[in-house]
Amino acid sequence: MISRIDMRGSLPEDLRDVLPRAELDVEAALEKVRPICEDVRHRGAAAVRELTARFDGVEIERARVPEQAIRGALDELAPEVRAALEEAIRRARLVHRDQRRADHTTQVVPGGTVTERWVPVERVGLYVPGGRAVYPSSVVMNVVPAQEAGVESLAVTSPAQKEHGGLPHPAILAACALLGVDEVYSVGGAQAVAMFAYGTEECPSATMVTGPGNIWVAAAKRLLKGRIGIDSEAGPTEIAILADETADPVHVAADLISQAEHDVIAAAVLVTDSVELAEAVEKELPGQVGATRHAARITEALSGRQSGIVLVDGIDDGIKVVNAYAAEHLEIHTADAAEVAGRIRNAGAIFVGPYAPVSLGDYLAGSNHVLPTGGCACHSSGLSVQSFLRGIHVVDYTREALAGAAAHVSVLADAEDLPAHGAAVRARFDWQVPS
Ligand code: HSO
Ligand code: ZN
Repeated sequence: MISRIDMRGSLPEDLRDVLPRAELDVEAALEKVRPICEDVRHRGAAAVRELTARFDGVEIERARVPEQAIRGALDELAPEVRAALEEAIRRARLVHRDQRRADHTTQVVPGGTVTERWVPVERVGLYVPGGRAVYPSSVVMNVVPAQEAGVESLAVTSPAQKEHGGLPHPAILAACALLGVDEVYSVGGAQAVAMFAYGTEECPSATMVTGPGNIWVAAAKRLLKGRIGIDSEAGPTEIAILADETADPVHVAADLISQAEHDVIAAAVLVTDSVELAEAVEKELPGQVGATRHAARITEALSGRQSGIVLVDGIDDGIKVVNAYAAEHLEIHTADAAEVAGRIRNAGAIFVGPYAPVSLGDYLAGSNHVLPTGGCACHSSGLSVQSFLRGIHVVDYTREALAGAAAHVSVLADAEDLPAHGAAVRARFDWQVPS
């Protein structure tokens, strides 16, 4: 069900290339997406409606979801789901509120200061997938950091569903209601990203679009990036587990399966120095997989070339492997899990010890579940309050403070053959460099 990659003896030179990974060919989708985006740009709401009819098979009169439909969805929500979502929101708010940064002023010289002012982006459009993956938890993970950052205008869009009268899935609408989001559109695919980028008669343009989506959404984001700010491109889910002989194979197998459940191209990788554990997990998997509702999908994900059990000589080598892999999620199941976690440099999120499974982080830990995939964790972070803020430097110098910098500015400007730069400073001192 899951293959073995034996790295005992010596680790390969370029670990990144050896470790398997699934990739989406977003480039190939760009040409298909370009005319869709152009259509929305030029014909606005009419194009959005036509594209929705063509791609989602639903005729919508207008893209904006009536507020009473949003409230109605919350009324219909099962009370236990409502309670769980409310608790997820409460915990996420605690963590994200603590991420807020204070403005900071540095006095560089007497009379010369630089202040870093954190300013939220003005308007965010959040894309929420429809179809097979209906995740109200992802609405929480995107909306909470934007709200805590102080974003004033927030709109959600999700594909129109035929079986729900052309509205987005009711669970998505209910999550919006719980979060106080009342601007929701029933638009999906590339046309949704274009709607936020260019704006239509119905939907004002946004400064930024975030949220996961299929390959068309990813391609539209790549195409329109610059015109509109984007978060990172979300690839297939990944879990890596670093474990030694103290790990419980039942937990390890269950956690690998939990993320394999997302997609046939999801990745589940176990890195261990214990052959006994590897064998026990291999033994454990078929029974547990057989007992899940999505056994076929999980089996395909686990047996795909993006998943595997990597055998290493010791936990030090294991750390090298998981650092090279830079997984979206990394669980540590070792004797001294907290110490090992402290030595991890690359991961979207780290889950320490036997009682912090990824599923907790997906819903209720308070952490964010929008995390860098595809190895991007070596240079990027998950979604946070910071994702929605810009740090603006405010430079404030007095005449005296500028005088103290003038000679150096002039010299550097001349050294770069940009004498007008130096002149702009000298103009304030009767064209002389002050002494
Ligand atoms: N594990 C997914 C998020 C998710 N899981 C949503 C369940 N629902 C990517 O981090
Ligand atoms: Zn998940």
